Amino acid sequence: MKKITKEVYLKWYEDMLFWRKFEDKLAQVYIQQKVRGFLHLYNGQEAVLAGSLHAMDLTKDRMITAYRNHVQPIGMGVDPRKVMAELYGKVTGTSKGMGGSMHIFSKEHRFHGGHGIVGGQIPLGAGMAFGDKYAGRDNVTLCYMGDGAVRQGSFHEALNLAMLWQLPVVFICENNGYAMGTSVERTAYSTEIWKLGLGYEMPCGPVDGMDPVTVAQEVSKAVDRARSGGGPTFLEMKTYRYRGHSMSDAQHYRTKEEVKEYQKIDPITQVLDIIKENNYASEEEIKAIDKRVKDLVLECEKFADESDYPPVQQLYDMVYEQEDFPFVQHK
Ligand SMILES: Cc1ncc(C[n+]2csc(CCOP(=O)(O)OP(=O)(O)O)c2C)c(N)n1
Ligand SMILES: [Mg+2]
Repeated sequence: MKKITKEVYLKWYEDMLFWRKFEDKLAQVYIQQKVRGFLHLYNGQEAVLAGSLHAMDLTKDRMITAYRNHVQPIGMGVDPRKVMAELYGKVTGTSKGMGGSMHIFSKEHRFHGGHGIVGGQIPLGAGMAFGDKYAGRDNVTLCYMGDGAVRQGSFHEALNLAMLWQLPVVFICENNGYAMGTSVERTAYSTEIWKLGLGYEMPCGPVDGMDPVTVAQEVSKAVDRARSGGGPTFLEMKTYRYRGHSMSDAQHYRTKEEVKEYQKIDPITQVLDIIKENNYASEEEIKAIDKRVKDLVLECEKFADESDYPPVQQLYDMVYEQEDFPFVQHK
């Protein structure tokens, strides 16, 4: 594994704080109706992303996830201003404003979405890994899903074939305790989700998903295994989301105390504590990071606010058109 140096802790702090504040800003502009439709925020789960990125080779590895997907592309190098603009439905967005919240995508950065069908991305992730193996490339695919998705048939079909064909893929379940308002305890006899890998004899295990160090260690092992031809891994990240499932969630299924318990082991606070204990940064340096984060979030908002909506014509550029269709000419 790449060493976890002082620089890594400082980067983790700045990145995770930025993702948190970026999502907080989205919640705010959603209420102002600048962002519409669904909005699923990632607050609380940041350590899973920070640790994973440390384990990846960002020049070649791929990522695919579900609809809780705004900050992952930013972590992979996509301009956050473009992500914010996409959420606003503006023409400067990552998909020219045509994708929106659940469908951030960047082929250039190998971030393959952004999927709204629960479990839909799991066979796609396995398929991308198949493509890389078939073409002789040593890229690894990291394929994320929620605890709700592992009860879908697509999960089991993908795990079976990934193991049979020894695909270079790491399946990562972000177990945040709930699928919408339904807890894991209400939907499964065995709540140890990582054990689902055992049925396929796939290397698997539970991971503390609130600690980026543990995540980085476990994902590094899995990525190394995949890259060296050792096949897939299934990891269950034990994590938590602080906000509701989406913006329209009254959260009657849990208590405020439960949320507070998890906030005691907040990943950003954990990393900040390590920085302070080891004198990796002075108070002034930490304040400078906080200011950079705040300024960048405001810059994203300004960029999205000031960008234009797509021209109506764009609708017709994004659909299949039969050029010799005799009745309606769009162009
Ligand atoms: C096939 C399918 N069934 C149902 C839904 C409705 N739905 C959207 S999100 C969700 C819960 C999924 O929870 P989980 O996989 O734990 O992800 P989380 O939201 O916690 O990140 C459901 C049931 C859907 N989008 N797709
Ligand atoms: Mg969940």
